[in-house]
Amino acid sequence: PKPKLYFAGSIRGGREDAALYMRVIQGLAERGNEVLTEHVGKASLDMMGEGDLTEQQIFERDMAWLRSSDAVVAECTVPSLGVGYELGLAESLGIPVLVLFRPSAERSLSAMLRGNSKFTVHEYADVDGELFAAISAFLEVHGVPTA
Ligand code: 6K6
Repeated sequence: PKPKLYFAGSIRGGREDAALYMRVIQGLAERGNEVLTEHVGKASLDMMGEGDLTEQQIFERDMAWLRSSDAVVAECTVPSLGVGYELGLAESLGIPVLVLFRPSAERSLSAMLRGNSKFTVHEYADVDGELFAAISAFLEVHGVPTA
């Protein structure tokens, strides 16, 4: 079976990295993973036909996806309350968490992520092969069967 990955990225926290999220999601899908949360990289909510969902429905659907996931991959360069919430919940459910972060002069990663020894933090500069190799290594370490 394909690994089920919950990709988390900022929505209301700010969309400046949305195109990058899409590239990560596509790269993960091309490498044989099922990405449960493809909407996180979409340019607009309407493209997913999600205009009809209430916020409560979005929350409940995302929580069901999170519970069913084998691992969480979170792009945390743009800070997001929703992503932070998802990561705390994933930890309490025992789901492995990989935090992706692009260091820069403007941003430093929250100590609540960097200081959590249960999380794996991977710093990177570009969406290239190295990033996907790091994600695969993380999945393997946590015993998530890769396709
Ligand atoms: C879809 C595309 C754009 O807006 C939407 C509708 N809203 C959401 N749809 C699906 N997941 C959401 C939505 N809003 C937040 N989330 C979840 O929280 C995602 O799984 C993201 O990882 C995270 C983003 O939280 P905020 O606080 O940055 O919005």
